[in-house]
Amino acid sequence: MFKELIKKLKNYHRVGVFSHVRPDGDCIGSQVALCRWLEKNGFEVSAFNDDDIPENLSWLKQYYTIEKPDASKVEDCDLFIVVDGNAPHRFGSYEEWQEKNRRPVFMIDHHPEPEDAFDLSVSVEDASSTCELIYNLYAEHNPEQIDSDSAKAMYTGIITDTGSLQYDSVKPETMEAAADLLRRGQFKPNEVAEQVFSNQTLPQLKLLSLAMSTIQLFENNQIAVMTVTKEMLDKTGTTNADTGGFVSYPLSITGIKAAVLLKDLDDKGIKMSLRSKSKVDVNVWARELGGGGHRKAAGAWHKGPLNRAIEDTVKIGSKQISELEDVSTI
Ligand SMILES: [Mn+2]
Repeated sequence: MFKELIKKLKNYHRVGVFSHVRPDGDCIGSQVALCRWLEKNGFEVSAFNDDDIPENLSWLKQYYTIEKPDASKVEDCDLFIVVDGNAPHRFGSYEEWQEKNRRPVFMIDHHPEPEDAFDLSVSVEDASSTCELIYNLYAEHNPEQIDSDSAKAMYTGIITDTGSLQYDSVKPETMEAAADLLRRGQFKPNEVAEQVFSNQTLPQLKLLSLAMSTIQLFENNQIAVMTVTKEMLDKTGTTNADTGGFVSYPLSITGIKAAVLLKDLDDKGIKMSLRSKSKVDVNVWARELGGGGHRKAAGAWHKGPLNRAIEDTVKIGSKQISELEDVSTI
């Protein structure tokens, strides 16, 4: 999987590794573990991200410093590697740096339909996470190089991208990778899980409570809708960044096939996150609304108002669910 990448890396010396904007556990975990691997193998490395690292992942920065891209450091690099995203715009200002002064770029990722914008791509759609791919890089090259810090970083991305090893993207190989990371890293699962998942602030929980009280069910309790408004953020002193993971709550209701979180936060319109835990393909819903994504997770914008956005989404969803019922494949 990484043979060609390892061979081609030998032509470079200073590597800039970018993770995607609005960072999550998988992109930060894979960035940290990859940077440590590169350094162990003689490269000079910088890790870049445009955005702040979320509070529950900030402990990973002690394993590798992640900085905002700065002209002198970026221009020093003779190679870029982007992780956990497959289109240049996912990496924020990376796109502008490339326009100004193009460098060769390698990509390592697991999202479908990669753009053809990279000099070398390790794109494995059925990998659970980019961290599972970085684990394979270590495993193929020299597994002895997995130390405790890189193991925890990779384990973080595997559990955050798989709902703690529950999704259908998890394969025996994913479990084997996680087990090997626990063994080599000499840590216990709770040491990572507590930092990543049990690290909520009280305002975040108050916002969640307000959002939970908005849940409505449609189409014989098969579609759940949850909303977050600007007033809720103001009331609880929270921001949009505090809504991460909210959509999984309506999705967890018995019998629900798809859930939608609608965020009405400014005059730009309504931002929608769609999730499915059945054969319902929310990518189809999102596309009808002008957005896109994957079968089980997609996003779209609606010009509003909120009631109209709910109405339109439920209409599209109901249509698909009844079509699936007709051929009883649901
Ligand atoms: Mn990922």
